Amino acid sequence: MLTDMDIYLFDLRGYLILENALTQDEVAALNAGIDAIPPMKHGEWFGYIQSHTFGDDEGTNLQQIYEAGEPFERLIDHPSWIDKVKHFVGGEGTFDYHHGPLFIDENFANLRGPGEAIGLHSGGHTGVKRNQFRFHNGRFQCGQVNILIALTDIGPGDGATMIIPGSHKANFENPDFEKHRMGGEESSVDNVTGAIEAQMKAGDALLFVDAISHGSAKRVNPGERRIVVYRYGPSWGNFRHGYQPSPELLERLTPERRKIVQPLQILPREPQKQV
Ligand SMILES: O=C(O)CCC(=O)C(=O)O
Repeated sequence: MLTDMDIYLFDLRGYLILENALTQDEVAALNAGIDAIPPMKHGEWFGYIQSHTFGDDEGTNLQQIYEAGEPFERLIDHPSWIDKVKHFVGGEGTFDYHHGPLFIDENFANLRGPGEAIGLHSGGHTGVKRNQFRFHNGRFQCGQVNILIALTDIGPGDGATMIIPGSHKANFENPDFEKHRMGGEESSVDNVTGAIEAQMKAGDALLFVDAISHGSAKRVNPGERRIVVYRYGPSWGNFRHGYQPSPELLERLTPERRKIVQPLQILPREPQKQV
């Protein structure tokens, strides 16, 4: 349920922490689904899931993780966040809602080990349209709202996601940005002035507008940090990397989930004869 406090805090800080968004059974099923995926080199495929990375030391992204079975399918419209996401992406009754409420343009699990992190990126100062924070005409109309779910406990030293609260409205670049950006000298958000760690228990979720400056701390503890990220935007969006949902996934999804995964009917459905 969306509360007035959710609205206040999301507007003010650009994020919410949803404690116990998933049950421990749901977390266990998601972890088992990831365990069933064999180790892959980046670029390799397992069914419709591809191993991917942005750089050398950001860990492995298992892209199109919503193809990994029912526990991942239920994240598409999970009751712990779907109404909040719909509210913050907004657009009901407008052209933005023409094909449905939402579209997921990227979904992946990220597995990250010691020494790995992702550098600082995004921020209101960039003015990027795709991930923008927008409140206009009395309602939210954000370009991209992310759900980042912890599948392991993420405490001190575990490489927590880091955010700069309020930076979705920033007009200036954080002076530490260049040094800590993705691929920068530090390439992690540790010691960035104004940034905080979003420490979470397995099953908690971080909801945030992608315009907020964010990244992660470097993992120093042994073992692996596991998260899943689903990015939601308006129904007319397109895939970030060009992946497409498989016919099998589309076939087995509920109509509500299919509408979020593929809002637009692809036309023509069959090759057409030239007339
Ligand atoms: O890996 C993390 O903790 C941050 C994820 C991130 O940068 C993103 O979802 O855009």
